[in-house]
Amino acid sequence: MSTTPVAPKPIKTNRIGLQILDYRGGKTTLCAGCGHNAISERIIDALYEMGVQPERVAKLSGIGCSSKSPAYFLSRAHSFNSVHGRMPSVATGAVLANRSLMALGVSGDGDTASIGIGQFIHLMRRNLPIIYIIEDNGVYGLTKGQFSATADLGSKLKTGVVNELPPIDTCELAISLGATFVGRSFSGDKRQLHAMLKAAIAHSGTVLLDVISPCVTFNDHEGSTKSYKYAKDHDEPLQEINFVPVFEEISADYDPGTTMEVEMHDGSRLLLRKLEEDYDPTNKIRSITRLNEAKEKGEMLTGVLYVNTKAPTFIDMLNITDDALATLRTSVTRPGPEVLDQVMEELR
Ligand SMILES: Cc1ncc(C[n+]2csc(CCOP(=O)(O)OP(=O)(O)O)c2C)c(N)n1
Ligand code: SF4
Ligand SMILES: [Mg+2]
Repeated sequence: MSTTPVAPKPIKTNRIGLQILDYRGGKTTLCAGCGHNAISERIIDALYEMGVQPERVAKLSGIGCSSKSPAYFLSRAHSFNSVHGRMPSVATGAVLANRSLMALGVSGDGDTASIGIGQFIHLMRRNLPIIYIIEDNGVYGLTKGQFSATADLGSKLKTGVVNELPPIDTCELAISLGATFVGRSFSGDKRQLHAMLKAAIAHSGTVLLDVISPCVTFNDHEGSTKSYKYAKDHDEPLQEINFVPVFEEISADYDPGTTMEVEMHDGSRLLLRKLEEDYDPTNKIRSITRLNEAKEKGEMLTGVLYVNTKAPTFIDMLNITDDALATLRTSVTRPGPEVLDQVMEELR
């Protein structure tokens, strides 16, 4: 009996010739069903589709289950798992030392809004080029589920303890302080998060994505406002997001009356089909007002909340050289003895 040989399936690669496997990381040690795992998957897909060279990425995090996530994607990238709440300063140093890296920060709501709030605030006001993702479950997952500063007023812990303090809205804070691409999404919304991450990769400046990411072990019960059920029932998307990278043609027709087009720095296009007629994500005041209206109504407002592609980044403001500082020879960075002699002479 003769058998016809079956041709091997062609291996799928992206525009820089890499396979999806090249974007994967170690096996997750997080709980099965944790929202953070879904976010890692979306990060892998977005970096693969955008054709980002893994070695060009610097993964940065603090401490928490969320901050462990960078171990579960992009093994080939640089990585720095820092101290609780201190990722912003480490990230700032890394970006300034090597501007050719793409900084990807992953933090938790505790890491960012509780212990790390001071560092977070200063990062947001600088428009440093970084993608900062908050994997927001409203609790300190790693230390067994205490409320964090993003927990909603009146939400309940498993033990029945009620949160009596108002939450810090990290998106509102980021917009008012100066971040230039701010969005909120849900780990269970594959399509929205995927599009938002791809746009974030094309943005030059500070991207803050607050992703509601349920903790199945400590905060997924009745009375929680960060559970899968609550997120599904209260999700209020502002737009249908489509992202067309610079290397792809727009295939679908769209009506400029209902779809807003934002041109990104590299020529990519963000197409936002408005679900709310009068929402304009380039209007800072309006975005802050809308976030406050959502809070009053108990809505989980998702989508691109604010975008500004015109503001100078921290790198532009500092006017540093195009070459990565980390690669400059000491003969360039350290003044010679004659310069020191001259300074001493002037001080005499
Ligand atoms: C300086 C310091 N304080 C406290 C801790 C204990 N601690 C570790 S993780 C964590 C909270 C993590 O919460 P979050 O950032 O929301 O991450 P999640 O585990 O929920 O993903 C705390 C309080 C620590 N590691 N270091
Ligand atoms: S404890 Fe919560 S946040 Fe941590 S891995 Fe488990 S489900 Fe995720
Ligand atoms: Mg948390």
